[in-house]
Parts: sequence; structure tokens; C-alpha cells
Amino acid sequence: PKMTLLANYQVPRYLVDEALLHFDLDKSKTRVISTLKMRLNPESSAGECVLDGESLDLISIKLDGKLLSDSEYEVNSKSLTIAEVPEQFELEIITEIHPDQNTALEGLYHSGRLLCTQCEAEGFRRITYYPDRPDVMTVFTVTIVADAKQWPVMLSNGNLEEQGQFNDGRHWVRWHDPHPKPSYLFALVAGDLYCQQDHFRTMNGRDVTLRIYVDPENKHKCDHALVSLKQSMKWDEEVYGREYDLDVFMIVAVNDFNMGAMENKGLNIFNAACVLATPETATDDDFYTIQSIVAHEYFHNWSGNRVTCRDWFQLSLKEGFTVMRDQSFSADLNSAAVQRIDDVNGLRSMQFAEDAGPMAHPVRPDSYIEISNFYTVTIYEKGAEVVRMIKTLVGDEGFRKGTDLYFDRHDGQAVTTDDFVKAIEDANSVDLSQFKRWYEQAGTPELSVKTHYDPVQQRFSLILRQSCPATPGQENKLNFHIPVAVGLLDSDGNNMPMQLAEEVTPYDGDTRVLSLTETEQTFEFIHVSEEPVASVLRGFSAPVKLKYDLTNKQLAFLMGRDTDSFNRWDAGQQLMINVLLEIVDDIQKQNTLALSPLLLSQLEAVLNDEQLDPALVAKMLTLPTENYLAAQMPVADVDGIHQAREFAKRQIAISLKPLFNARYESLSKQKKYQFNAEDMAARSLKNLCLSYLAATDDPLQMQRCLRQMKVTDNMTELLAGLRLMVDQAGPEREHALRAFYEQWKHDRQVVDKWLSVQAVSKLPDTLLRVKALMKHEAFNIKNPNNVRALIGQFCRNNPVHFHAKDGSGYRFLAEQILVLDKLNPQVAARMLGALNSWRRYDLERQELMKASLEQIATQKDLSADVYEIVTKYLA
Ligand code: BAL
Ligand code: ZN
Repeated sequence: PKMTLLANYQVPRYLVDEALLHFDLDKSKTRVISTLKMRLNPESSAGECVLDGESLDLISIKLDGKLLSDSEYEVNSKSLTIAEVPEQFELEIITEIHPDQNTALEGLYHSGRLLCTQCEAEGFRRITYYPDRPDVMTVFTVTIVADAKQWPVMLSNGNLEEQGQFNDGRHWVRWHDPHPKPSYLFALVAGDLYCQQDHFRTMNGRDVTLRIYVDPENKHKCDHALVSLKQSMKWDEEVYGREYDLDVFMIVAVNDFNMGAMENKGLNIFNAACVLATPETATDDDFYTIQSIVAHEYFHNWSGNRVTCRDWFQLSLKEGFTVMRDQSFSADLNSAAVQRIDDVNGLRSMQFAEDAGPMAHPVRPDSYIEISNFYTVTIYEKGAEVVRMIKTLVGDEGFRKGTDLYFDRHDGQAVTTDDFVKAIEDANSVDLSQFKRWYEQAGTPELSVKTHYDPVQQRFSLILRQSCPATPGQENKLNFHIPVAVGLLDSDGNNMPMQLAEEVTPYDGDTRVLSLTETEQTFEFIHVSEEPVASVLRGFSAPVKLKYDLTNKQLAFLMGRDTDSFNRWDAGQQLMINVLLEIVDDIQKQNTLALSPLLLSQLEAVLNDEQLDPALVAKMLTLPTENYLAAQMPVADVDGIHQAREFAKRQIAISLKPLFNARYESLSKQKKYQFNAEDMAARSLKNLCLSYLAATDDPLQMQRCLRQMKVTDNMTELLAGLRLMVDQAGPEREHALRAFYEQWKHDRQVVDKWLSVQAVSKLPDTLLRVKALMKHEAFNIKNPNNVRALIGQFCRNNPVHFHAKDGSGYRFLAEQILVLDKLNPQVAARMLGALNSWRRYDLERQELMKASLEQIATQKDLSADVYEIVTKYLA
């Protein structure tokens, strides 16, 4: 497979002004007639015309109405080349495709009872020959013809122009999208779909019809997505001044989908799991995620569609910015503190690991083999942090001025991350040239903090130092521009004044953002009347690893007193990490184990704090995951970490049992399910208390889980109960699982949860059970959600079994990847991610993981997706 380089970017030679697509739909053989009005790009020079195309049966080509003979063009497995074309011409290309044989789920494919498309990044070339690159923007008109009975609903982008019937039982529709767009935003859906409709009045008084299309059995599951969509449309008007631009906005739910959702212009296609919800079938987390994904795809209408990417190296231009937008939307609509904690938790556990591993790449990569492999946490989540830092540096108003300029200046264009930064710079008269290294350099910078207090001068110095480890292909890093938000706390926990030595007037505010641009800088604060505890990197103002040697006592102080909720939580996490790693150390030394009384008393205080948002209480009482703890050790001790975490959890549970009991009971008042921040907070704390109570090994607590499962009206509480039962061997467990399945086997979203809870079970025979479940009627390896729920959950979120010393987990993964690669390379490549950190384990495990990677690498005919990742892992 070939490497694509940013440095080799060239403008497209030919542009497409208009594309008329005609589909004769059929699930086994669909005929596509594509008529393209093309012309030479004035920025390029004449030459052969090359169109991308894969897995297509070419029927015929006409150039300006004249049929081309075989000698006038050349076709291979990747492209179609026409040697000679005039400066302006019309091409008519007829191809045939086979949606029911398409298990890769790229291009046009068959899913359940519908036909649908996924074109980002390079799926359109599996529909017809085309310059399939984002900087070719075209006005599309799409005609679909199909049997009216089998395909009553036929959708594409834009507005419906006309429709009609033929005498032979077929019908047709014509859709026109007036906004020029790249081919990756093309979409088509056909099937027997139920439609739920609503309306939105835009800020300029235009009426937009909103439609959600779902399989008829899911018609009761649309309300939440529609509410979320209207919230998103309103928020984007209010916060970014962005109005929707078509008469209709459509969402379709499909069962087989590689991603979460796709922002096709006017016709978003969603993985059913990311859009369908009722309180009985979806958890609070699902509701929350759905709200944010609906928002994310909607926000792409401006950040992605109206202004798109010049090439795929710029992917974070739309993804980082749009994730940042959906994160602040969720923060505005729910709890900002909880949102920030979750975002940072995700970033640290996933993105930091990616940045420290063999696939580390910059937010704007400079090479790739398979672009599908770059839909990563770095492009998305780190990209969002980078945009967030820009906002921190220029302020809320400055950022809005910058985005206004960006959207005005580049509307209808395909641009770069440099263009984005330039717009912010121009609108604010700031220089972000050093800041742009965040786009160019991979790796997580380390920020180390030292302090010095001079009681005589009443001066407090903060000495900040940065460094960044080498990453593949980038040995030496230049200094980043790091915004460091800092507060100073006195011994009572009050914020102290923050006047810098060079300033003549006091600083007004509790938190101030310092810009670290050199390797080391000292910031000296004056009039500091006692030695403060510094609260550094408040709100996680930059995606860095903080090295700040606070004592456990100081951490406990910040955990109890910091006025910044994020840092309060973070201090608690750091304290837990310190305590847990000490226990791992004691396990390795075979010392007797004990839990830190300091941690215990802090947790007790948090649990007793009735003023604190219960959602925050739950977050603060949640121990870091085993995976995250593993990442904090030079050599991950899988079993030691598991044992230490189980030990700590049990000790906390036993010591604070009466408190957990009391809070559980007080939160158990029966109340009809509602999706709002307050009720979610209560449920999260209630479930957390139950999980601690279950950890006491008191058999009565299993009865409690059962009772919760029995009386609840919602999946959040039902699943929490089941999850705890699944960790306890015995007939109750088997009965609970059977009963759950019998009740929900008709519901795919719920069945996936049933698979997942079993995949992450702590019981020793979990892998055997996972293998057995792969033969169960509920599992289909061609369905990505099934694969992620069972195989993905086992490999990523069950470290103690996946990393079993005998290598069984690794062999299992390798076998599955080889099977999956033949069906769906994108999903196969994703599963390989479970081995990202393989060099961070002990030598025996490394050998076993390496053997599995080599087994994959030596397979013939690997997809480019798996090939790229496995070779980078082994390099
Ligand atoms: N563009 C792919 C799906 C998403 O990020 O919205
Ligand atoms: Zn996106």
C-alpha cells in the first residue's frame, strides 16, 4: 500500500461544476449513471483526467456525448484515466455496484431492510468514478428510481424537487442540493422507513422541517433526538450566529454503521445506537451521548460542510472544531464541571495513550496510508483541546469574532487548519505562530511545576518547565505555547490575589492564564501573605501531563477545598493514583495491604457533602480505571493493578458502608424517569453507592441489585444492577442474564448492552463465555455494533482477562482481526487498537502480543487499514 504525503498536495486538475446522478436501485445490482460537467482548474494545467473508483463494474463512458472505445481510457483497481479531454467537457459514466455484497460498509450498502451510503472519507469512489477528494466541490442533483413497494422512501441531500410513479410499479424522486459540496458529503437512503416530523423556526424566521427516519419497530425511540436537534439548532444560532440553510433537515437511523454518525448535507445518517432512545432502553450515558452526537453532526453543517477541508490532512479542521463545539454545547445544557471531567478523562485515557504509542501523529498529520485510520482521538479530542486553547488565549468574544471571520471568509471553500488559525489571528490581531506547533508536533507535552515562597518579601514564585517526548518520526520538539490557568489558595481554601511582580495594579480574578512559551519560565507573584497551595492547570487549560509533586496532604487539601471543580476532582484522582500505586508496590513486595486513612477521610467528607452536586460526588468517588493506572506505571502490572483496585474498592466500601447505605436509600425515592442534569446526577450517585455496596461481598447486596432491577422504570438503573450481578458467579447471575435477554431480545440496542456487560465481567471464564456468545443468535460478526460490544469491550475494557498471562486474549484478538479484515477492514483496524500500548507490559506479555501482531502481519492480502497499523506497531 502507498503512503500519501501532505507535502505532495496538488490542486485538482479538473473541477466538477455539476453532478447529475441517476440511481436505478436494487439491492444486488444498482446501476449508476453519473453525468459530470467538468472543466480544467484555472490553477492547474491540462493533462490526463484521472478519476477515483474502486469495486465498480464499468459499463460505459461517454465524453461530450461520444462513446469512448477501450483504447481511449484505462481502468485499474483504483482509478479510471482518460488520456485526452478538452478544457470543458461532459462525462457520462455508467457503473454497476452490488450493495448486498458490500460488508465493508463504505459506499452504497445494504443494511437490514434498507440501502444506505457512507462516503467519508473515500467511499464515494465505490459508487461511481469521480475525483473523490474534498477540495472538489460540486452541486449535486440526484434521481433515484426503484420498486415502490420495497423502497417507498428514497432520500438524498438537499431539497426534494420532484417525484413520480411509473406504470411498472417503480417510482422516482429527484433531490437537489444547491450548496456545492465534496463527494464525501453525498448520501442516499432507501427503505420502508417510519418518519417522525417536527419543525424549527430559524433566527430569521424561516421554517425548517425536521424528519427522523427509523425502522418502524423503533418509532417510539425518536423523541430525544428531535429535542436534541432543536436544542442544537438554537444553540448554534445563539452562540455562533449560524443558521440552517435548507428547507429540510433529515436524520436516518441504520443498524450497520462503522462510525457513530455522519454529517451528510441535509441528510445525517446515524448508527442506530447513537440516535434511538427511550428511558426503558437507553441509559443516561446513552441519552447524553445522543444529545452530543446529534449536536456534533448538526454543527458540521457549518464547521465541515459550508467550510470544508482542503485535504484529509486537515481533518481536524472540521473534527477538532466541531468536537469543541459539541463539548461546549453539552456543558451549557448540562453540568459544565461534569462535562469537563468526562472530556478530560476520555482524553487522558485514550488520547494520551495514542500519543505515547506507535501510532502517535500530530493533529495535522503529514502522512497516511489509509485515511480511515486517522479518525482518531488525536484528530478529534486533542484537536478539540487545541481549539479550546485558542479560545482561552483570545477570550470568548475574541473567539467569536474569529469564527465569524472564518465562516465569512471561507464559506463555500475547502481550507486548511492554517486558514482557521489565520482567521482568529486576523480578527484579534494576535500572533499564534508558535501556538500552531500544537497542530504540527505529536506527543503529550509534560509540564513540570516547582514553587518557591519568600515569607519576608511575601513573594511566591511558580517555576514552569515544559518538555515533550520523542514520537515516531519526530525526535526533537520545539517549545509549545501552553496556556496554564492558575489559582493560589490560602490555608482556609480562599483564593489569593495574583499580582505579578512586573504589574502595577492588582489582578482582578481568582484564576489567571499564564502563557508558557519557553522551556522554563518563572512567574513571581507579590503581596502573597502566606505560603499558598497553587492550583495549577485549572479546568485542564492545556492537554499536557502535569508533573507537580504535591504531597498527599496537599492533594487532599485541594480535593476538599479547591474552588475550581475540575481541579478538585483532579486532585482527588491524583491522590487515588498515588494510593493505588503504593498498594501495587506493596503487592509486589508481598507486604500486608492497608488503605490510606487520609484518602478514606477525604472520600467520607465528599460523600457527606450534601451541598456538592451529586454528579460530582459520584465522579470524585470513582477510582481511576485499571487501564489508566497501567499507563501511570513504567511497566504495567496488570494483575497487581487489578488486585490493588479491588482491594481499595472493598476497603472503601466496608469502611463507608453506612454512608453508602444511607445515600443509596435517600436517592431511591421512586420518581418517573426524566432526562435532566439533576435526575441524572441522582441516578449516577445512587448507582455508584450500589457498586460500592456490592463490593462489600455482603450477599444481601445482590438482593438489592435484584430489587433495583425489578422496581426501576429505566435502563440506567436496570443495567447498573445487571452489571454488578454479572461479576458474581452463581445461579442468580445466570438467571438475571437469561431474564434480561428474554425481555429485550427484540431490541438491538439493549442486546448490545447485554453482550457488553458479559464481555467486561471479572469472572475467570469470561473469554470462554465471550467465545460462546459469538455463536449466540444475538451476535453477527458483520454488524459493527455487535463486534464493538463483545470483542471490543473484552479487549479494551477487561484488561485483567485480555492480558491473561497465557496469551489467550491476544490470540483471540488476532483470530478475530483476521476474520474481520476480510469483511470490514475499518472495524478490523479499530480492534487492533487494543494492542496500541503493547510495549508497556512485561517482557513475557510483550512476546505474546508481538507474536499475535506478527501472525496478523504475515497474513497475505491484508487491507491497507490493518496493514498500516500492524506495521507501525511492529516498527
Ligand atoms: N465525519 C465523520 C463523523 C463525524 O465526525 O461526525
Ligand atoms: Zn465530526
